[in-house]
Amino acid sequence: MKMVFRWFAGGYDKITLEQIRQIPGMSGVVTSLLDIPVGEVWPLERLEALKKEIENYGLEVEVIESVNIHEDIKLGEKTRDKYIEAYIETMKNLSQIGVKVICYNFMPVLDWARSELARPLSDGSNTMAYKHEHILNIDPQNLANEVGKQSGGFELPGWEPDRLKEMSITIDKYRSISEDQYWKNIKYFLDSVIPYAEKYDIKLAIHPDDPPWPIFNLVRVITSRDNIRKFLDLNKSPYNGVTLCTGSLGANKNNDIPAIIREFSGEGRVHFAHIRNLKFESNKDFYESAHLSRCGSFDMFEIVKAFYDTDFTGYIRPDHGRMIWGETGRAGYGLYDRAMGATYIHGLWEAIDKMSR
Ligand SMILES: [Mn+2]
Repeated sequence: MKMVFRWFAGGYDKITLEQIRQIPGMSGVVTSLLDIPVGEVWPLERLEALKKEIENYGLEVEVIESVNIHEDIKLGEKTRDKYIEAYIETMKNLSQIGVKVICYNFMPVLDWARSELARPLSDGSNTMAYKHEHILNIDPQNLANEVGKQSGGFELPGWEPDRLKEMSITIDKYRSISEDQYWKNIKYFLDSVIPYAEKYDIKLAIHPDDPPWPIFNLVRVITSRDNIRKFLDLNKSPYNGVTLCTGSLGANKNNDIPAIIREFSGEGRVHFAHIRNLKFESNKDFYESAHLSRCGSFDMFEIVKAFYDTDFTGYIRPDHGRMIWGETGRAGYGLYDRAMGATYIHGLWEAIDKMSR
């Protein structure tokens, strides 16, 4: 297992590589080129400069999150082939700087959704929260406006302005696509890119839908054990894998996260893990708690043990954290709480490792 930390390159982060290198046990960063519009090739010169910048701090850049999928690919439009070609070209360039894993998602139009970006908690910290009733009663454009207002000027991954510009038009296009057709569009993408993933030795790791149920009547597919199985069976190459995000999948209480990890990590199909905890408030309402088991609703020991027991050799990053100690910045991506999350995960891993000998 290698511990990594998400860092927004290109001036999009107030957290520095100098700070990240001082977090105990951190092997590298997970990053992306946020300024390149979806569907365009990531230039090799930019990637080489990025690698140099990161390696100057003794950190690796082996995981990219995310290379986003153009809506035309998700929608299965005729123009998808040119965007798939660009995707393959980007994969090739990433392989040349030593990238091993690409995280992406196949959520229509909108990425993750929360109703609040800075819910105050009783200890004075604040965190992201999800209230189902609120999401049911708001239209996507208004939600995007709300998220924009709360984001403190930071571009949020998944809510990039170029994605939101034509949101209502794109959402309309999805209305005519059945779930069955959507799965076919995923398979078309996988069958086109996976042979190149093998050739360039880059593993693709799809991120689950967040939350793992339909919102705004848009299809959601990577939501459960059964659907992950269906997804992995679309293309059985080990290069076709998943990013196991405990918080996204775990928002549905029917998802037994340690069991899902054991099954798919045991088959070598989990290449990347996002580990975080949630605190449920009611059936579908939750806030993102500190990583410790006692702070949330998940058994983090069982989660880490499931990875350990299946000889997980991929990458783990602490996922979202709260804002603590007066820190401000991009929601979910402060320095302090995520750093403590990473150290906690390391502690669990070391204890399990030593107890297992
Ligand atoms: Mn995640």
